[in-house]
Amino acid sequence: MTMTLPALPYATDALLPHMSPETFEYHHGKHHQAYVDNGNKLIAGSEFEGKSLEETITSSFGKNPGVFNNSAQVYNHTFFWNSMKPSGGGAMPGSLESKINESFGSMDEFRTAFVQGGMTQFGSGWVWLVLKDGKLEIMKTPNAENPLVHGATPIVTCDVWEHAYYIDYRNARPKFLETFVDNLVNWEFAEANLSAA
Ligand code: MN3
Repeated sequence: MTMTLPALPYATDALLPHMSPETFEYHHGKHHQAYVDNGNKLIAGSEFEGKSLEETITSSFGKNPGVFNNSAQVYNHTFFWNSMKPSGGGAMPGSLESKINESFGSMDEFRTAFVQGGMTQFGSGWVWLVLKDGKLEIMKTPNAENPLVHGATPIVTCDVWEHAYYIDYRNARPKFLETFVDNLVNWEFAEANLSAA
């Protein structure tokens, strides 16, 4: 498959004041675009050419780092854009809320665990809410790794590479993670992923 850069699901100023157009200009327009371009070059003419994005990710993991890193980063960034929306956070669909309460005890405990997961991912990576063995849990992954290669279904994610927050938050990764949960996360996207799992 040839990968393409998806359009953002909102305008680049739609997440102000929490995420700036300048962040999107670099993060979507340059970083995400580079993963698309580099991945396509590596996939062209290879055994991965006829595979879906998900198949490319799972079959290149541990075998072809170049193809894996670029294809997984294409998937991860698209998933991240969809994990946010204008006026995000707040109330969530009831079925998701009961699953979060069942898995973490309360919304507050989920929030603490998600922020802690993102803070303790040393260096570049991702923090995810995932469904694994029927239960919601927090998963942190280094670099391009994602839940698809760890037997879990992604529900929402936050990018904790420095390029995700340095323009708007400088070195304050915890503040970025708290803002993600309180003001940016798209619970309807999370609920749709949970229902489809
Ligand atoms: Mn990124």
